[in-house]
Amino acid sequence: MAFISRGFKGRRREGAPSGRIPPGQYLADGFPVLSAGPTPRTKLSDWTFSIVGEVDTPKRWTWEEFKQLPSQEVTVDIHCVTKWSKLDTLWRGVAIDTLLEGVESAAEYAAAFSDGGYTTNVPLEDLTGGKGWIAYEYDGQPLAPEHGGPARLLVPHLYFWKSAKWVRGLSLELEDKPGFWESNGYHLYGDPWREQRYWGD
Ligand SMILES: Nc1nc2c(c(=O)[nH]1)N[C@H]1C(S)=C(S)[C@@H](COP(=O)(O)O)O[C@H]1N2
Ligand SMILES: [Mo]
Repeated sequence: MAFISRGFKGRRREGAPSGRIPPGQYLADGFPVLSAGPTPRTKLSDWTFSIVGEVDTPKRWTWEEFKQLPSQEVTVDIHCVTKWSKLDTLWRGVAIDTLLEGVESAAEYAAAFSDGGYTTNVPLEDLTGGKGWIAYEYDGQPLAPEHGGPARLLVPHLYFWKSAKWVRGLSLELEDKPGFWESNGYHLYGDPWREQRYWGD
């Protein structure tokens, strides 16, 4: 992971809806792109999504199979640790609840893994109960490669680095093991409302 593209800076806008911008955040203009490395290009014919790790029977879907799963449209606010927030973003994706149906596991954590080697850790509780999706559309269009297409994790109630782009699966884990940014100084959990940006926050 050789470089970090920081996207552009947003401006503070008048009239931000009160109570929706976590402390220290401002409203972004547009949709910044933040990637710790180049955008991977995986052919849809080679793409799969897997549930692995602490499971009796791992699960795997091809792109065709994945697109047949029941999906949901969600409108959510997102908050990047670099301080931009974006309200009312519109996504379509498969709820993690749907992907974990019938999965027996003692795991309490998940490690999301992506093309390009990015990983991030999230408690399973934060991905289930309607709190996490594998999103493949943004604003009614297929998710653009720079924003994680064909599919990315979407966990909007945590800082956006948890929403792994180009995600290829979840590994269910018994322990909360730091992922890429969590090993590089970012908070293990990352709640924007408690400003859990870095280790020690
Ligand atoms: N695979 C991968 N996922 C990633 C990242 C990354 O570098 N690689 N960056 C994270 C960070 S820090 C943020 S803020 C968001 C940015 O998503 P965006 O580029 O769609 O705005 O993706 C997150 N997911
Ligand atoms: Mo970020």
